[in-house]
Amino acid sequence: MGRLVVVSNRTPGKGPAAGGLAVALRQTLAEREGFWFGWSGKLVDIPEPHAQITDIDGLTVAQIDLTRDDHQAYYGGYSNSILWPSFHLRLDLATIEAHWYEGYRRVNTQFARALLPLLKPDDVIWVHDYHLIPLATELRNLGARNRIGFYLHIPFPTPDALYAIPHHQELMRDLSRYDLVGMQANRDVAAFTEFADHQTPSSLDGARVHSVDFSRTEVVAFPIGSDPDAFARLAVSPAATKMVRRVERTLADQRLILGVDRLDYSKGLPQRVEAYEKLLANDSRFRRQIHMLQVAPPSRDAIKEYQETSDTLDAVCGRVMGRFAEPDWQPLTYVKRAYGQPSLAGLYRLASVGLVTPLRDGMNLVAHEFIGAQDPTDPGVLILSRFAGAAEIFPDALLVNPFDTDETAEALRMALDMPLDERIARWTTLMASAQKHNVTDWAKHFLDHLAPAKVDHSSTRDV
Ligand code: ADQ
Repeated sequence: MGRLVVVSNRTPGKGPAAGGLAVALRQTLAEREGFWFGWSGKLVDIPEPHAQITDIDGLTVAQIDLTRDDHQAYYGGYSNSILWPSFHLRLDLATIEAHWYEGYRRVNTQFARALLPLLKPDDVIWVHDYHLIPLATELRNLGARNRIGFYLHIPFPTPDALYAIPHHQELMRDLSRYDLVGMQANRDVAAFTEFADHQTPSSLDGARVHSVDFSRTEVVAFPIGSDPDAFARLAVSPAATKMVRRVERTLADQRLILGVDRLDYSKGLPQRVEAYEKLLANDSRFRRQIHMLQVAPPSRDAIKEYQETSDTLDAVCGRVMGRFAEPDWQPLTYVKRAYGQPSLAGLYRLASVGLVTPLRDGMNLVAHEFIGAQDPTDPGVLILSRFAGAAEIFPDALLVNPFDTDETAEALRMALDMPLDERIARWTTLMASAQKHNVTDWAKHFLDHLAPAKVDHSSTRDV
């Protein structure tokens, strides 16, 4: 078996791995003597063409630096102001600047040039996420003949949204240069298939652009997961218990409704608080009996649309406080900072309701982690958006349309009133699914599929 080379925008840093993804891939990299390639996080005037290789806590990491302008065009520009909103069907929030695409391309070329000299012929390369869609093309143009797989962590857009993306045709051609493209959910594979089967070749300057040939690329749903058993252990660890005690003191006997997200417009945070407001307005018996805690550290805050989401959320939270707070009761707490996994696990376990209501999400790992952390004898209830990839594997959650705040308010009421036997029955099925879709098996399934011996592309097409 060849080495594994993982490529992502950033490589993991020092200290304990923050997410299940990093933990799972580290394990696999250790077994296969591979390395992780990505941006160092440093912005320089003139980057070195060669990657710097270092050992970070036993993990071999190869990193390159970028110029400020390239990074802005590639990361803040094309990746996060065009691809992220469009793939999440928020065309209204996309900003298009034509020159960003060149920066995006340049960085992908720079990644390929620095990576190529480090490759052995039988290395298997696993590229992660929308920042690096062109990487296979760039590597192949330089002569790489390795097996190359790509995993998209975010949803795949519907054809209309895809057509609105500048250079979408090139992006799709780039995807066709991978041996395997993994997506989160069946709905993503279906959207891809719809595009692939009904492409309308665009014409540019009178020159007809031909349809993309996907006959050598397999596109398969591999829903990512977490490590729910690790979350179960973490939820009763001393570090988690410390956090739980602190929060319990302030909660007194109120029941906790919990949201945990990056502050991102895709997560539906203002709508979620509005639903909570409707619950308090509609059903006065809950006042003084419940408390909502929303943890949402800012992310990508250099981008205007993220600042605006933050302002909107501030306003909605302020309105709910003004409307319902009393001198001795506050309906909600909104914390704009990140917490470590032990603290999160403790909070998940303490919560009576986990409110996971993104407007659109690739998977949503908070849903998996919440399930993992519950007390099996007295589990909380998961309210989950239909538009998270997680909805496909967790049909026993209370599924809601997050745009419909009346429906979410009603789901909150149902969750708070749900009898113990129903909570246990639902949670038991959810936990079985979270365990089945654990992150270690996810990585294994993807890599087994990408393995050279297994796949014969000469005549098959999986989409
Ligand atoms: P994200 O959009 O970041 O990831 P999500 O999957 O919910 O979304 O969270 C990733 C991780 O961040 C989780 O492990 C969670 O614990 C952590 N996290 C979130 N909020 C936090 C907070 N307030 N404090 C500390 N940690 C926090 C993208 C896609 C998702 C997909 C993942 C993985 O957008 O759809 O599930 O990649 O593929």
